[in-house]
Amino acid sequence: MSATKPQPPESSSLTIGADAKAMIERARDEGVTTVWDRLRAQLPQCGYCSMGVSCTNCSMGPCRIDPFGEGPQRGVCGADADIIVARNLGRAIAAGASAHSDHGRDILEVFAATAEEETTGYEIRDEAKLRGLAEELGVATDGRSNQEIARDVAEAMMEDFGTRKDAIAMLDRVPETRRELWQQLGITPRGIDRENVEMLHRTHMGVDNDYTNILLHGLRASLSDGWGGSLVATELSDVMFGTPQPLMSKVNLGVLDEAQVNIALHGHNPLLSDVIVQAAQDEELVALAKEKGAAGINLVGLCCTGNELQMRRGIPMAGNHLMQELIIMTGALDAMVVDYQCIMPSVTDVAKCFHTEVISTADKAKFPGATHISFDPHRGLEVGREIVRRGIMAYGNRNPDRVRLTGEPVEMMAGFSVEAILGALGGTPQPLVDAIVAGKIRGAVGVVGCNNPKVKQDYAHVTLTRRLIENDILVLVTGCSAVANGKAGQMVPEAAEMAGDGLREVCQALGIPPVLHMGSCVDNTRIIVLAAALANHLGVDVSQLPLAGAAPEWYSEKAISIGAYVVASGISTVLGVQPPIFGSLNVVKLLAEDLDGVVGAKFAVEPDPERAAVWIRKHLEAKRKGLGLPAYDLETIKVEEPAHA
Ligand code: SF4
Ligand code: MSK
Repeated sequence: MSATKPQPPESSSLTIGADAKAMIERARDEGVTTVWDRLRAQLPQCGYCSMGVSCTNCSMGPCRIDPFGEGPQRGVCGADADIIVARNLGRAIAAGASAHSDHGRDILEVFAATAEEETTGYEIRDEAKLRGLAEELGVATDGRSNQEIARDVAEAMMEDFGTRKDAIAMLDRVPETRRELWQQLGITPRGIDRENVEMLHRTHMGVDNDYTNILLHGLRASLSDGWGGSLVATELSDVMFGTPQPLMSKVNLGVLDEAQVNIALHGHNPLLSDVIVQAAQDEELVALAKEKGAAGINLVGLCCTGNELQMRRGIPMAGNHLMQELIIMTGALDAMVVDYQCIMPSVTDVAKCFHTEVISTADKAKFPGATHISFDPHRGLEVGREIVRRGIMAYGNRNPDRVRLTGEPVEMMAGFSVEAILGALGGTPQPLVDAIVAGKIRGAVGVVGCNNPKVKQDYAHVTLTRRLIENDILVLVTGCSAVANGKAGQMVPEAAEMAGDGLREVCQALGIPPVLHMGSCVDNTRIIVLAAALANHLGVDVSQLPLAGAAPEWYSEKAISIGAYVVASGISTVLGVQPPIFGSLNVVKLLAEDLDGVVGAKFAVEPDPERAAVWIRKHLEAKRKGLGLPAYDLETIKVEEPAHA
């Protein structure tokens, strides 16, 4: 008698998106493997690795510690669970911080080349922001051209990547109390590259064997990301591509247009995608698309390259992390242009089942099976044109019988840079402060981060956000969380109807949604910059404010770095997916309890978004109380039953 093969779970248990469900089912019908199938094939995942107690740092290993105390308690070198967990976490922070900071360096190099007039397709679009940055960095502006200023700004920022300083430059935005605290703790970031290199050094066998010391350096490395590399990326992208202002856009797979050449821009870096937007408007290329039978060229975004384009140019967003395979399953995607980060190697496999051409563009991120067109900023616009031309040619291979589109896109508002938020408030944070003091807004929460196939796609983002806004908490979103909330219709001004009375009144007065799109993953810097501005305005430390962070569906090392710099900046953060630290109760205690006494903020882990919302509400009310503001007593609050579980 043969055993019955277990059936895969219903698509409705994997995602809340109708577009995603339809494409998961199509993939199953056609025998195309997706991320959810590969996760199932991996189960059960390694318990040692899940708890962070396996180590491959040297060839005396690999080693693992038995978390139940029966097997080995030391690696071959003598490292115990605390050291191994802390080293693994430290390396993950360094990897995430490096990814963001290398992205920042790439933008900086093109900015520097643009200042030398050596690029095509780039210019200084936000002169006020350039001059503001110059003043912050001590670069003279009087009587100087943008080009001259940009050269010196680039030079000053490049110094932040090296080791010649005691502190990186943009820390001056941080409240003085917090800078002093970092100084006392020895975690002031000195150089962006330096802190990450030092983390790799410390976690080599036989260097730093004190888990607290390793993790304090982890905070330092993460601060070099949040107040360094990522901030360089955000600020210079604004200078070159424009500082975002509120605008309307659309989201979900419905943004694909059967009548047009569809090109998806996927990854994280706006450098190439911005010139592709310019190239797609080129009359010759539009004419070529028409000659091939298309009505035009339709650019859509995926992940954070998509967020960058949506924030500044209103380019429609096709989806977040877990949609990257499913967009190909529509049969209507002609080209997927990728830069780097969060691009699954599997996209080229799925593309083989259709006519889609995957085009890789970064020499540091090649994908076997993709066409590689090396991005060279010196001829940026030409490269952009070449890529769009390839997309048009691929359209010619599209099989209309294989196209399955999935319903209408949803409207969403994007473009809430710090400048735009302050602008909406009349140039000062005071109206926001007044609303918080009056209790109309209880506080603000950054709900950020990825999708993870271990979580029903978008459910945790949308549920947590909904509960927060219902309870008068303003939500700031970036990355895949912004896309999830956009798809759920929570990011249009009309969504104010979903909010509690106080938040609704404020949003309706300003004409804004209760959930504000602040950008891509590197743009989490906008959230901490706003928090610092609020703290400076009130003359308090960030940790005293009724703020919190949440990453309900995180997966990436970058998210670990973001969480670490948010906490080190004084904002407690809830993670929805368990990090690999539970093999060391000492590390868990340090991060979830003791850190509060050190940096005034800590981590929590709560997979249930209903419970996470309650945790956050209690936290915000406690912070309100600390500031002498009217606060609710939420101790008896009941957790609502999950609506979609
Ligand atoms: Fe094992 Fe120590 Fe080498 Fe890690 S560093 S693999 S614990 S011997
Ligand atoms: S894309 S890092 S899956 S947010 Fe920035 Fe989304 Fe996370 Fe990538």
